[in-house]
Amino acid sequence: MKTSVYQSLEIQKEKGKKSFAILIDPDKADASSLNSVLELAIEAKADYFFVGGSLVVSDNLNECILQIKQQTDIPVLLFPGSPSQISKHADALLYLSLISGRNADLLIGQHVVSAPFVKKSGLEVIPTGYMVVDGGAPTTVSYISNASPIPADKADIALCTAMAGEMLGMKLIYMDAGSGAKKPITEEMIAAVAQHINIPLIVGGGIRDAEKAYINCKAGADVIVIGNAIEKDTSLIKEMAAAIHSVPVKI
Ligand code: 1GP
Repeated sequence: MKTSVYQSLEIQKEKGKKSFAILIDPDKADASSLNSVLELAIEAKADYFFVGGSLVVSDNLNECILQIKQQTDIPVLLFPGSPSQISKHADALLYLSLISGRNADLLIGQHVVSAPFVKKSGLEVIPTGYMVVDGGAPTTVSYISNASPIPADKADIALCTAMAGEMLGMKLIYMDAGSGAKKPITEEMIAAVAQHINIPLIVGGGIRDAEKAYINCKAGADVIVIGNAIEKDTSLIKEMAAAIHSVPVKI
């Protein structure tokens, strides 16, 4: 039987193996730039593609996912900013509930609206507690979500939020400083959250160098997501993958 995306995330976590996810923004991914990212991702053995964003204005989503599926076997996870960003061509959907905010629409409202379409899509649905952390300046996600991010130095708020998310039944926690964040999430906050949950922890937002990716993994992140930095310099794919995959696994 084929392993589901979530099972593979759990297996990796169990082994202590860290994963590298490349975030693709369908608005910026034309066929030729995507092609070069895909070639480098295959070579570097990237683990996942996340596709989506807080604000997607093009209708390129299906095309973009189909191109990834045609050229690679790397699983594609939808990372939707709104119910319009659902595609049956992906492998799984991060069904994000913004547990760090108090905007009922992003906690449950949009899920109610999208539920019949999500069900019909046949996608593997992974309930994900999404936590936006202050990245030093407003990001698209902090503006669009109309909800306060968790202050960057309040690790206790972050860990209590993540614990509540897990106990409410979330299968993943995704801590995000927002795409292009000035300051990525501190390793102190990542460690505090990782020590208090048993489900896989995804960390992203503003990670620009391989050293920070490595440190985040050592602090307890299971999956590192990188978008902006790779859009600017695709050669980072190789470096990031090498750093993330070099973190020693549990014996
Ligand atoms: C954003 O976590 C992702 O939602 C990735 O952020 O684009 O800053 O790498 P960057």
